[in-house]
Amino acid sequence: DGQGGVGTRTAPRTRLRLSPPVLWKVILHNDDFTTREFVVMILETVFRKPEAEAVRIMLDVHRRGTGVAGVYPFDVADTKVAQVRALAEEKEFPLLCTLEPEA
Ligand code: NFA
Repeated sequence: DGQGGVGTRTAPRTRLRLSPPVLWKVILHNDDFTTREFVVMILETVFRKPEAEAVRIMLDVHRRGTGVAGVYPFDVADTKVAQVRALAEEKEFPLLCTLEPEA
């Protein structure tokens, strides 16, 4: 039996240094046919925005052409885009929703 604990030493742990995950912006695009109410509903349900913020983002998209609905890791962002597209298709709205990498 080793007084100094011979043979009991563990290998030094090497901490993995991970770079921060790349985040993706979910972009909503303006069009002339999708209703304001539908866009606000999308922002409240898919992107979990409080009503006042949902209205602000919708108006931003309406006035400026595009706006950021939210910023997420890729899998989350991609799922939200699919949810927006499915809901828009269901109501036959042409609402466009795309992804772009955060700067
Ligand atoms: N421009 C649309 C309208 O006036 C509203 C809208 C806002 C559509 C944001 C798409 C995105 N009914």
